[in-house]
Amino acid sequence: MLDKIKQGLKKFLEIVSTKTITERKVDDALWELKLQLIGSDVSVIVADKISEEVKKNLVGVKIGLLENINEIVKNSLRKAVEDVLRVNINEKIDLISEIKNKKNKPYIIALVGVNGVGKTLTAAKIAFLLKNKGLNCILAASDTFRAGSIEQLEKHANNLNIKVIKQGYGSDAAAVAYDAVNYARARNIDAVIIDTAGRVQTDKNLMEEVKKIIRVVEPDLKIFVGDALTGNDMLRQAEEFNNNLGLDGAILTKVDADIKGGAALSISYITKKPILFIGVGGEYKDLEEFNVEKFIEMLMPN
Ligand SMILES: Nc1nc2c(ncn2[C@@H]2O[C@H](COP(=O)(O)OP(=O)(O)OP(=O)(O)O)[C@@H](O)[C@H]2O)c(=O)[nH]1
Ligand SMILES: [Mg+2]
Repeated sequence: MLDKIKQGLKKFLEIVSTKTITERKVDDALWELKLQLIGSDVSVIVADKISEEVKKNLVGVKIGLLENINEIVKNSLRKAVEDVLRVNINEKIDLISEIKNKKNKPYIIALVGVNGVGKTLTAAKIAFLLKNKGLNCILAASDTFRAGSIEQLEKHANNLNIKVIKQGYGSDAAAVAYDAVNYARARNIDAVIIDTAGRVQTDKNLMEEVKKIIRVVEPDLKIFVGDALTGNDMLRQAEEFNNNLGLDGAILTKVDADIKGGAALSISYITKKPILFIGVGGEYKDLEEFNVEKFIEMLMPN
């Protein structure tokens, strides 16, 4: 994971670090860096931003005899990456304590995103996490669109011994979510996790359906679920969902299979919302909190 992007940063470090830092040399190296970043699924805006920041930090720097050029360049790279991920540093969402601290139960989480990205499995992973933290939750089968979706969610729920609120296929997704919230409210249940339908990206009906769910139940968290493997396509989806719904955060899935790493770097810069978790496999336990410091360490060339 992340090997490609790391190689790009390393190459930049090698080009710049050889002698003194001149503008010409930095420019050449930055061009190379930008290509590598874009090739690693970092969006063009973010690649530009990182390059500009690094340049600002480096050009004209007088390097003292005892200073290590390598360290100086590395620090400027780190600073640029930190800036892009700033929203994750400043606005961490601690889901468990948010749920615990909510006065009027239930805490409502809606998972949105296009088809096949991992919404349903992620809903189950979150339920598993909450259960392990001693919180009770139910699932709302608000994907009433795709054949088999309700049974898929029920199967997860049976494995986890968690209640699913459902209606039939073709029924109103917002009504299912509403039922679930009422059910939870009446029984003092801590959280409701709403699984929604995914369709192709530009489907207007999907967006209208999701908007209605949000209008009706007013979730505490509107989470965009994105497939890290789909790179720039995922970023466009995030932007569209954010414009329509005003997202609170994102979960990136399939990070276990992503060697590029650029999507994670770009998504929060584009939506200005933090990444809460990353999906790192097909089991319920495979949901990790997104750790910015760890992510930056993994990116940095040694
Ligand atoms: N390796 C890996 N696979 C994942 C991860 N998250 C989801 N998947 C797989 O991705 C596939 C799609 O997952 P779903 O949860 O059905 O996706 P969805 O967004 O609900 O799909 P629709 O309901 O069709 O919109 C399944 O095979 C999951 O096992 C992850 O973090 N890592
Ligand atoms: Mg699904």
